[in-house]
This record gives sequence, structure tokens and C-alpha cells, in this order.
Amino acid sequence: MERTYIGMGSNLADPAEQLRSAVEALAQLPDSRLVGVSAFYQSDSLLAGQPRYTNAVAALDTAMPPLQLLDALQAIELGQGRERHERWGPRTLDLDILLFGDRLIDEPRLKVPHYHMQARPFVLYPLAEVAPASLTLADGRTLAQLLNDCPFVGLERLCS
Ligand code: PH2
Ligand code: MG
Ligand code: MG
Repeated sequence: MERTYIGMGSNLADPAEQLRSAVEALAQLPDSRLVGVSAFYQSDSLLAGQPRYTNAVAALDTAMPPLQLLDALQAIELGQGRERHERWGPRTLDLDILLFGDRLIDEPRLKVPHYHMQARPFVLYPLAEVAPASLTLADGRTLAQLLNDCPFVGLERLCS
């Protein structure tokens, strides 16, 4: 088993409900164990004019190889009505593999660590609820350092 962290986001069709359904689906994945789920956080979309996002991060141990996990996550996205029209369009559900053990993955379909995760408060703050502060990225920076460089701005932590 390898520890993975999955970023979850939704800004359509009752986002909190979308995330709750996604958590249930993650808990059912084969050869995997859901280890933890952060609180839900709301923030403005990085793209102006879109509805606000609700985000969370799940910790998942899995024996699936990365591309098989990606297939499984995309099947969950589709099952919850994800339609892909434009890059970064609003979505009912977005499941991103943030980290996969300490692997660096550079495949056409999958780049890990997930791009820009190092500077996004809506990724780092929920991640910090399910990962140790000593978690270290490939470039040597710890989660604690990343948080230190990423102010808690524009985030609203929802009570769950
Ligand atoms: N995801 C995007 C674009 N903008 N903004 C927030 N607040 N949260 C997201 O998850 C997000 C976004 C594309 O994946
Ligand atoms: Mg995303
Ligand atoms: Mg995505």
C-alpha cells in the first residue's frame, strides 16, 4: 500500500453534497483504505465569474498503481455528472491526485505532485489536517514550510 492524498473540489450542484458522495465512493475503492478526510473549505474560484468552490483533501492508502487510481477517480467524477467542456470550467466534482507516496510521475495523463499544489491555500490547509507537517515534497520542502509561505487568505473552513 502507498499513501496518496486526493484533492477534492466542486463548484456546481450542491458542492458539499458532491464531496460527501465522493468520500463514500473513495471508501469503496478496491485494494484501498480511506484513512482520513479533512474538513470542507470554501473559497472563490481561481477563475473570475465562476461559483465558489468547496474543497477538501482525503488520505487514501492504495495498492492500485497510479494510472489505475486515476481511472478509478475519473470514473467517480463521471458518475457524479462531471462534464468536460473547457479546461478549468466549473465542475460537479474534481478529484486530483496530489501526492502518491514519494513518487514523481510525469505521464501525459498524470503529473504528480499536482501542479501548483505548493501555493494553493485550498489544497494546503485541508492537506495539513490529514498529513503530518513533516511531509516532504520532492524539492525538499516540508508541508510546514509550504503553509508558512501560503497565508490562510480567502478560505472559509466549514463546520462539519
Ligand atoms: N480548481 C480549479 C480552478 N479554480 N478554485 C478553487 N477555489 N478551488 C479549486 O479546486 C479550483 C479553483 C481547477 O481545478
Ligand atoms: Mg483541480
Ligand atoms: Mg482535476
